[in-house]
Amino acid sequence: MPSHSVDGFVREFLHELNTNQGVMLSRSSANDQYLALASTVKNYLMARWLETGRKTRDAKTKTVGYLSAEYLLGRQLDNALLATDLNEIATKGLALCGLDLATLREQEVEPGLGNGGLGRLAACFIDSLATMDVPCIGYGIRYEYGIFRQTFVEGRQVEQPDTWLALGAPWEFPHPEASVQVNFGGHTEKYVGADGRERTRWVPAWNVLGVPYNYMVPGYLNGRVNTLRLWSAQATKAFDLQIFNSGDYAQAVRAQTFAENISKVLYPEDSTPQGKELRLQQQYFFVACSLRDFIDQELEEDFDLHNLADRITYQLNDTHPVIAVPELMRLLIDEHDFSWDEAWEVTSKCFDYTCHTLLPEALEVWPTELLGRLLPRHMEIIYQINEQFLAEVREAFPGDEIRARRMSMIAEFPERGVRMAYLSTVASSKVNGVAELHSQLLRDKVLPDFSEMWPEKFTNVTNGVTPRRFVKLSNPKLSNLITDAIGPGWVTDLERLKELEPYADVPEFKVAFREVKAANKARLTALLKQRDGIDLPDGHLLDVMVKRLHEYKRQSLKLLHIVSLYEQVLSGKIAAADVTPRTVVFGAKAAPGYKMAKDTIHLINMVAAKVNSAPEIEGRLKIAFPANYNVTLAEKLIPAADLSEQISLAGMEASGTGNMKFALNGALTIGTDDGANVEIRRLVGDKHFFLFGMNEPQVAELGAKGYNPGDYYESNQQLKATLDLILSGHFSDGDPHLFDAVVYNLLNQDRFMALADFDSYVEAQGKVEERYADEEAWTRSAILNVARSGYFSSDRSMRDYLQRIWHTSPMI
Ligand code: 26W
Repeated sequence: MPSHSVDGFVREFLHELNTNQGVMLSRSSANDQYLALASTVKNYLMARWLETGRKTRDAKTKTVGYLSAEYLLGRQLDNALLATDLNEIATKGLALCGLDLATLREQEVEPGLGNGGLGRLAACFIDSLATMDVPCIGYGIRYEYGIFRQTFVEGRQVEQPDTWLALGAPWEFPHPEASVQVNFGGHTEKYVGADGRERTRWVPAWNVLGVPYNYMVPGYLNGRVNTLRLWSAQATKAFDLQIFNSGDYAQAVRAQTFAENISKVLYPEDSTPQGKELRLQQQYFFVACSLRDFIDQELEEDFDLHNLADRITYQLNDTHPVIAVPELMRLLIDEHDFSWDEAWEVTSKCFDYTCHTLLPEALEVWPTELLGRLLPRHMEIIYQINEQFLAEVREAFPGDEIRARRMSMIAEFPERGVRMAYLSTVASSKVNGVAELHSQLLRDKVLPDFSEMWPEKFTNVTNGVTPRRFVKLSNPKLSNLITDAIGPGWVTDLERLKELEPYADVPEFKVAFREVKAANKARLTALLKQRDGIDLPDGHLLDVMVKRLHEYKRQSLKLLHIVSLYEQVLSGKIAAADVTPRTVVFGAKAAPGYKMAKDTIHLINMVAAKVNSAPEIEGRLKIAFPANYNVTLAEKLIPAADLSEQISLAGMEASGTGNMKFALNGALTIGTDDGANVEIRRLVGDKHFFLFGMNEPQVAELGAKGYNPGDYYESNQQLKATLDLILSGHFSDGDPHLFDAVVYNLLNQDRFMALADFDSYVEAQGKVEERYADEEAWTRSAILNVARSGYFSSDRSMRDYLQRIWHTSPMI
């Protein structure tokens, strides 16, 4: 390992610059310098990485195989510097070279290999496992293009490709020599094996190669470096040869592209599965590679696979990787001579399933026609798993044929398809939701028959976020303030934030706390100016709503609140001077094919254009919508926020994790009784959380009774005036029909009951303003939010998984 000194660092850095980048310092570009810096930091981690591998292999303990189609990692450099305690040394060393660490940091393009919550959660979890010294391999896909880059053209979202690999990828280690072949298509054949048993052989039609790319996952100051292994698709020789032999060179090259398409791009839909063939190819591709990898590379050659569950526990991050279940069955039966029962015994011990949604349309169902064509052997195995399972159901509930049909993994309508959530549930030892309310609704509403049959299978693990990235790195000023008060232990033991509680009443601490918030706002102001040309006014309440754009999350409700305030000033119902100065920041990407979401983005931008320049408002209301919200921007936005908007319709947001990040950074939440908000409110205390809206049973009741949004429009004058202002064309250059789709959807359908919760939301915003006007009271609440949110560390989530699901423990 290079020496932990400024001199040693400089030597290493210049060496990397000269030998890796092939440039002298004086001729080097900022990108050269960044790449050399990344290599330098990697060199510090390398010995630990190798040692971690050796230690884990020797110990033969159980590894967590986290199977996730998405990892939303965020920038790597800062996290690596933090994990190696090199920040100060790097700052000084670079300064000696005439360079500025902050500038080099900005060079890094974050790997955006995920859509939102699910992908970011995976990144937090692998960080926590490394920090807790738990052996884990994260498995996923190395998309060449991650989540699209969002731009706005005349207020409308326009997607650009995310070329995150274009300027070099210093954090990855390709291992083409360890490539794995993955088969697709073809048919199956029966034959009689040497032992006289009937066997099945899969005769695939085509195949691709999976090339592993390893990434370091460093623990915080503990010497452990786990691995994230992402697979990239490449054409196989065999694949090429067939076609080359036919003499069609151009076709052969096209075939290569076809194979490589598999890992080309992340699907940007985060709730409506499109049932696209390529998506199923991606899912099978990465789990087939990952299972083979562990069995062939990580386990010793003579390992008895009957004991596989002693050495690996696979966590299914939603249903996306569940095709791993029939794949493991196939490997054991067809390639390792297991009987069906033996294979099932092993397989059903190896998997656990986390569900991340409640929206019925987000539950994956793959048409049997497609699955059978792409993976004929897997289709057979799924049918057989289903048959055995239904036999079990019939035995448990004799005569209840309707129940058996309901529980079948095979749906018959609207077309024959495999319900992946049912397959996941049947094959897994444990099934969990991601917040208390979500887990309860999962049991009672999504999988009631299954929870009745196997009550002990269901459990809850409330999500968490890593305090390393989302406090220590993103909010160094608050981190220092906390450490000065209670010492540094909180970074790996977040419950210790409780020790801050008494400081909520210490005047000097409160002043310092406000200074931190002000400095974070100033930092954000500078960033938004430079990044987006946005001017943030001074002294405003900073009200932030950042998350994917989705109707259930109700960005439109936030917008109605703003338009309502604006309308009241325009029409003279209130004086501008009586409006609490407020800046609302939105950050949101819409799935490219999600029309309503894109229209909502357009409407927000049009309202922003009008409100921001309206003289009547006297600068007291401002909307900022920086494009391309991502992890990097979140790290600057969240520490600056005063108010966190978590306003989904109750029963719709599985957990939310942004909500936790805001609370930990001293923002107060305005939110519904939904997802992890429920737990946040319970922990920080009712007085320090602005609750509004219907709760889940009330939502269900209103839905059952028949919800008519028009009633709310007709009976609520202010709501009517607000919607009428939009309908008048005021925000759409006189074209009154521009936003018909959004407004009429609210008026006629409003699936997520924004109009029903409007009044209560506005009232809660009034309470926010009251509290904000009392600086001391607000600061006290903010400090208590920090002090009482330690529960939401992903370290705690991982402890819960270890104890209740994986039954393994950190290495000693
Ligand atoms: C295209 C199919 C599809 C369907 C669902 C893709 C992705 C999904 C995900 C499950 C959506 C997702 O990211 N869910 C979020 O997961 C977070 C982590 O558990 C939760 O905090 C969020 O509430 C949940 O929306």
